Amino acid sequence: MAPDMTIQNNTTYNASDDSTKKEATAFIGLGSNLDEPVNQINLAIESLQHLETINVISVSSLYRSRPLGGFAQPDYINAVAKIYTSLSPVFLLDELQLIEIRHGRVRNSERWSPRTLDLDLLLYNNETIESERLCVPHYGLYHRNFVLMPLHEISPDLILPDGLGISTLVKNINKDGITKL
Ligand code: ROI
Repeated sequence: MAPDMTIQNNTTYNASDDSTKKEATAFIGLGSNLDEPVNQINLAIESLQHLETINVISVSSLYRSRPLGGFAQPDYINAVAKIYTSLSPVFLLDELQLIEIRHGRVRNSERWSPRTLDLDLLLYNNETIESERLCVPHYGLYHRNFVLMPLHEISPDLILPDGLGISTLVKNINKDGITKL
């Protein structure tokens, strides 16, 4: 997508030009609950759009969600983006982590602490990957409403690598504490 296009949430971009098609389709989960979260998410999408190796195909609406985890912390803003990419899963992860760092993300030894920006590789083609650095599908995908709902919004017919349909998962998920903005 052209880097100078403005971002709109819940948008499908025009990817009909075959020259924009990269080899893999991936889904990225975005989350933030510090330092103007809505802004953080929109800037992160812009950062993805500026990478030569990634085409952003669609971005879900933004969702406000109650924090998962034992901590008292601010609500999160979450979204999901669908991309095409020429990067392998690990190189894609590297790029996502670089964007997180540029957004002031400090990796806290405390699990489930608040964060300026979290970019999770949720799905990469139909692949199942289990390595030291990567678990794809992302381990949170199946039981987190703030992942399933935006994913379902932009890809309602999606089938996960284990054969489960996103529409079945989203039907059964608890929708308390989450609102579409
Ligand atoms: N809770 C919500 N609602 N959204 C998140 O993105 C999120 N991310 C996290 C933890 C701390 C698990 N809780 C979250 O990493």
